Amino acid sequence: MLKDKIGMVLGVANKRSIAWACAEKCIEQGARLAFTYQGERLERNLTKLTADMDDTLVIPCDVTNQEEVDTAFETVATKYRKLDFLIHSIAFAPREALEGSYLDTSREAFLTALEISAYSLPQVARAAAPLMKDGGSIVTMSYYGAEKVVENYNVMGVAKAALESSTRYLASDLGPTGIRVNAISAGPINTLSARGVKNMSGFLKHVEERSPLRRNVEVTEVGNTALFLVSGLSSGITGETIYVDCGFNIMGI
Ligand code: 0WD
Repeated sequence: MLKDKIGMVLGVANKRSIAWACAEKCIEQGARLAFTYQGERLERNLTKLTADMDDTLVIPCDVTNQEEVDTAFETVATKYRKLDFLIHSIAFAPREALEGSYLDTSREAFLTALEISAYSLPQVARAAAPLMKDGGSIVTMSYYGAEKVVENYNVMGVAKAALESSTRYLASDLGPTGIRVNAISAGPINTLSARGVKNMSGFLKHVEERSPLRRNVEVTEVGNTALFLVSGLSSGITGETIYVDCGFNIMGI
């Protein structure tokens, strides 16, 4: 399905990362991938994970460092000469902003969360677009807290709202050049980032009890949806936020 396609995957921290599940699905379908990481600690994880992969790149790309972002895309351009898809799976907010009241969010925490979790999407889309000469697909990861109040999710919910809105604006800007932009709103999954949100186990239990499918989503199900969105199977879809949450978001009382 993705033979001869080149993808870039941002946000693999370890093998539990949503980005890694997406990457595995794309590789199964024949894609070649460039992975980016933030900081040396994560470089080691990625180098191990990708050790037996062919024709891959593992490059630094901390989105708060514009020079590093520029160099990452130059490296991809030099090696592959093109890009077909990009999976953006990064987010960050200071831990103290992910508990207590949203009311108490500091200016610094707000700006950091919005910069890394939301601004990074237009930032990397701008760098990716010139490489997507035959059109392309950009996929980002959101969460229900963008739309409804989720205890402790706080500023990250506000950042995800900006991310989902950015998805629509970018889809409109890039659509004429054949580039699609979509978000996946995933149900809660126990990853490294998720542990930063207080009472994650409470979220998981709540979804298991209330979602139509009476269970939590598997990370491989998010990977499958990312595969669908980067492949030609979704060619008529852009600017959407697609829920992969066992139906949790449809429930009222
Ligand atoms: O329940 C969940 N796990 C959900 C996650 C439900 C719905 C959505 N998401 C979203 C997250 O908000 C995020 O956008 O999915 C995306 C991926 O999250 P993940 O797979 O749950 O988390 P993780 O494996 O930790 O990957 C996120 C990575 C970072 O990891 P750490 O844990 O070291 O913060 O985002 C990257 C980093 O690799 N990251 C950055 N990348 C580049 N520049 C930066 C940065 N400045 N900061 C964080």
